[in-house]
Amino acid sequence: MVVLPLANGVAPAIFILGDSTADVGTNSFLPGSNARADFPPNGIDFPHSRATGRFSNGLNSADILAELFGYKSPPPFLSLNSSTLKKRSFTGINFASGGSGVFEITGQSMFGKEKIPFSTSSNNKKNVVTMREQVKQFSSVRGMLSHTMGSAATKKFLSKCLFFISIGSNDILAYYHSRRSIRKTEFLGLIGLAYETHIKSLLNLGARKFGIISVAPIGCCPSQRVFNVSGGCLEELNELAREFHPILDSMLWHLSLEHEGMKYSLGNAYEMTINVIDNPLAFGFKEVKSACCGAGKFNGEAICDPHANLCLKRDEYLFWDLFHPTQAASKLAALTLYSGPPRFVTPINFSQLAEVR
Ligand SMILES: *C1O[C@H](CO)[C@@H](O)[C@H](O)[C@H]1NC(C)=O
Ligand SMILES: *[C@@H]1O[C@H](CO)[C@@H](O)[C@H](O)[C@H]1NC(C)=O
Ligand SMILES: *[C@@H]1O[C@H](CO)[C@@H](O)[C@H](O)[C@H]1NC(C)=O
Repeated sequence: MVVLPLANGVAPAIFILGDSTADVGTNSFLPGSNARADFPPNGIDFPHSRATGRFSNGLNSADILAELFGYKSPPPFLSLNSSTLKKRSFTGINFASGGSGVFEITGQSMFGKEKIPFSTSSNNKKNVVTMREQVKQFSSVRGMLSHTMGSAATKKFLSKCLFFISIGSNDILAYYHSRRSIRKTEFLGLIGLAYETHIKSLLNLGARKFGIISVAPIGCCPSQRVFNVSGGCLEELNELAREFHPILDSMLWHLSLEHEGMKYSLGNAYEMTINVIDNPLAFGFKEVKSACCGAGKFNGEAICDPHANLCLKRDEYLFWDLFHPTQAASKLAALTLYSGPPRFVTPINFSQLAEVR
C-alpha cells in the first residue's frame, strides 16, 4: 500500500523544466558545462551565501513559485540517487538546465545564452541537458512511479501535478546572433512546432497541468544593450521575444482542445518585465539597465564571477548578471505568475491552475 505524501499544496507534485531561468543547480553536475554559476558571488543572498548553481544572488522564480504553492523548491534531477529519487518523484523534481533551448542544438554548438563558445567535436562532455533529455528524465521518473503505484494511480497522480516550463530565450538569442539563414517567420514557426513536440511528449506521459513562461524582453538584458550604441534595448531581439508569445498562446489553446483534461496558464514574461523597465520605481527598483554583478559596459560584458564588479543594494537592481534577474525581480515575477491579472498571465493564473479540476 502506497501512501501519497500530499504536501500542503493543492497539487501533489511540481515538475520544472527549462533553462537557466529555472535551473537550481543541474549544470553543477555536468563537469563539462560552461553554463554554470556554482561560484561566488552567485548565491551571495542564499542561506549561508552558498553558490548553488542558480544564476542569481539568491533564489530564482522556480524556487519562489514552489514556495508560493507550499513546497520546498524541488531539487535538480541530477542531484538525486536511487533512494532520494524515489521519494522526490512524489513531491517534485527540477530538470531545468542553463543554456538549454527548445531546439536540441541550442546550447550545444550555437551561440548560447551564457555566451561562451565551446567545442562539441571530440568528447561527449555535456554542456547542457537539452529539453528533449529533460523530458526523457521525466519519463524515467514516471516509470518509477508506475512501478510503485501501478499505471492507473500514476495517471491520476500526474494529472494533478504541475509542470512549469521556462524556455526559449536561448533559441532566440542563438538565432539572432547567428547568420540567420532562415527568415524570422520561418524561425518562429519552427520553434513553435518544436515546443509543441515537447508538450505533446509530456501529455503522452500523463502531464495535464502546464504553467508556461514565455520569453522576457531579452533585448534589454545588459549583455544585449551593449550592442546598441545608444544603450537602449535591442529592438529586433525584443520583437522576436514579443512575437513568440502569441505562438505559444495558440499552440497551447489548440492542444488543450485536443487533449482531455489539459489545463494551462501562460505567463507573459515580456509584458511583466517591460512593465518594470518602464516604471522601475513603482516596483522598488532603481537600476534596470546595468547588472549588479559583471564587468564592462552595463556590467554586461562578462559573467558574474569572483573577479566581477558587485553592487551593494542588490534588491534595487532588476538584473543580477548579464542575462538573469535578481532575487528581488524573480520574486516579483513569481508573485505575478501566481496571482496576477490577465494582462500578465492567461487564461488563468498559476494559483487557479493548481485548483482547477
Ligand atoms: C489570480 O489569483 C488570485 C489569487 O489566487 C485570484 O484570487 C484572482 O482571482 C486571480 N486574478 C485574476 C485577475 O484572475
Ligand atoms: C542518497 O542520498 C542521501 C542524501 O543525500 C543519502 O543520505 C543516502 O545515503 C544516499 N543513498 C544511497 C542509496 O546512496
Ligand atoms: C537602440 O535603442 C534605441 C532607444 O534608446 C532604439 O530607438 C533603437 O531602435 C535601438 N537600436 C537597435 C539596433 O535596436
